[in-house]
Amino acid sequence: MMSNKTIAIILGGGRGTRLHPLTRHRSKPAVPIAGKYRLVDIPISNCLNSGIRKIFVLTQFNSASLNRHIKNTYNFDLFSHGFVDILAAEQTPKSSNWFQGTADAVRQSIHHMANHEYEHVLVLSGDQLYQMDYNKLIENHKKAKANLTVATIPVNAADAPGFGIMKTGGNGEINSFVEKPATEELSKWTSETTDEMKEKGRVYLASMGIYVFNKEDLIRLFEDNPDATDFGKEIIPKAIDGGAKVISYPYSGYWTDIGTIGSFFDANLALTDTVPDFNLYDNERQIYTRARLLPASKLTGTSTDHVLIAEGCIIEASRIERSIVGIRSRIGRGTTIEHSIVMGNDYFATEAELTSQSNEKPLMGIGQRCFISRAIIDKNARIGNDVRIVGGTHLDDGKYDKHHVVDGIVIIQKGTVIPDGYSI
Ligand code: ADQ
Ligand code: ADP
Repeated sequence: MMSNKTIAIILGGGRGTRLHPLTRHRSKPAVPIAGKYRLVDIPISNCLNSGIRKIFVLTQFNSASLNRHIKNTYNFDLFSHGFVDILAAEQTPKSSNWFQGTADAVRQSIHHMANHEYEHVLVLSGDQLYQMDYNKLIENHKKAKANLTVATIPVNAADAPGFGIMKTGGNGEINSFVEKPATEELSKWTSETTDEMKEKGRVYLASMGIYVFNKEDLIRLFEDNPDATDFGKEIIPKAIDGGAKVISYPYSGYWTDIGTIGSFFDANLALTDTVPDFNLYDNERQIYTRARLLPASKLTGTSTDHVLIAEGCIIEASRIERSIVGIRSRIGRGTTIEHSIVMGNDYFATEAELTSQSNEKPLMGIGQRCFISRAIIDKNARIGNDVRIVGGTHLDDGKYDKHHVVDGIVIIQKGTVIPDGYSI
């Protein structure tokens, strides 16, 4: 199996604050998604479903929840030589501290791989929602005798400036690559795509930020370009200029970025579609996460429409529509929730908490007769009774006393207390 000879490196997030405030108290790979998973479960599951079991997650800081999650979920040493290891940016004699960019993160971490036997390095982003069989990608890379393969997808002119865009020759070899071109430059970067893609204006070949390197080629590229900090900005263009064989691996399935609040919000709610583009209900390709042994969710008097409800919830709400309701959520009677993500709780309220309710500190969860729309309620929030949280374009983005607004979406940070009757 070629996958045994592959080490996967998941880029778990730079110093960027694009998912702030969800990343205020946890590292990006630990951000909850789809009610019961974490962002990092997506690339790790793709690896496991492709038979890749040597996985490093690179992160700027190693939060307690990421550590707990990885340790409790991907503990398979008993069954194989596989592992999922977290490598946090560290101070070494050679570097100050933070990873300076994606390539720098891999460069600084590569000495951890010295003890392993491998031929290929598969570099993955930690903030994308998709399912891919990486074996096909690596097979294609080997068959083409490439030094570097970049997985690609056609995008439209509105999206193109957010990506690395390339042009290929007839054999799929990449001749030129530009990281995040300006809109005015785009006319130079169109490619021949399928009729279906052309109809949607998707005529720019974009990098998905998924790369396969031969071990020696990666090490050589780092040596030849000691100042390069990013794959898109420096390593890929330098590899092409230096005459390396860099090829495109065209991908046509569902793939979306979940690295900003807006895209994270949309991708989560899209999972509630009748037939979502991303399939959680697949017999062959499971999405792995922590087995928590939670009880089934209990709903009383709630009308629901397109809602994903995770385990361990106690819900008495009146209506929930197009929303994600995460593990151990508690939602009181008469409450309405629409177009929102409720992340749930890390633990159940204790008997003592349930009997000593006070107005100053409502129970964990969402109280009675609340109305919540276009919001993300992070874990362990305590929202009192008769609270109104209504996001939308009428709100100005920014940080407020008890909440944040990003792209019109109201975000209640983990553990925030919202008193009875509060209105946003
Ligand atoms: P971006 O996504 O804008 O473009 P970047 O911010 O470099 O690129 O992030 C790539 C991934 O690496 C993300 O998952 C990010 O969280 C992570 N990351 C960034 N800096 C990191 C660091 N210092 N340490 C650890 N992880 C880090 C990239 C490519 C484009 C391509 C798009 C596709 O540069 O060419 O089109 O991905 O989404
Ligand atoms: P999950 O993967 O279930 O979201 P986390 O690792 O983030 O879990 O944390 C949840 C776990 O943390 C719970 O299973 C619980 O054991 C523990 N925990 C965290 N805070 C508390 C607390 N205040 N009281 C009791 N248990 C807690």
